[in-house]
Amino acid sequence: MNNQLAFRMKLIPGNEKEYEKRHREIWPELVKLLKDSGVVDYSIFLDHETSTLFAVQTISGHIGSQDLGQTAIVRKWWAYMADLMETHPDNSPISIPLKEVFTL
Ligand code: RM4
Repeated sequence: MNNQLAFRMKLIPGNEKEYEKRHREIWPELVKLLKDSGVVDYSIFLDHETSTLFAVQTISGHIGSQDLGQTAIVRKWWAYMADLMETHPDNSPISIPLKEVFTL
């Protein structure tokens, strides 16, 4: 049974183009880890006005992308992305879960 989850993150203003570029060039091993961990599909949207990133993902189990911080590849990715976005001291993106209020 697939579930959907969503969360928001914050981009440091002015980094939109670099954020998109790095995600166009996402590391294949990170994609593999996400898929192997049950992240069936995953999109991130940007609200340019507030530099807020909205992530939506379908997961086949109970593990979402933000639960993979104990893996080396996610820690490496988070360190790589830390200069572009608001993060905790350990480089993990500040991720605020969003409540589903409607679904078709
Ligand atoms: C985001 C953030 C998320 C990661 C995606 C691929 O900028 O780092 O944690 O799952 O990239």
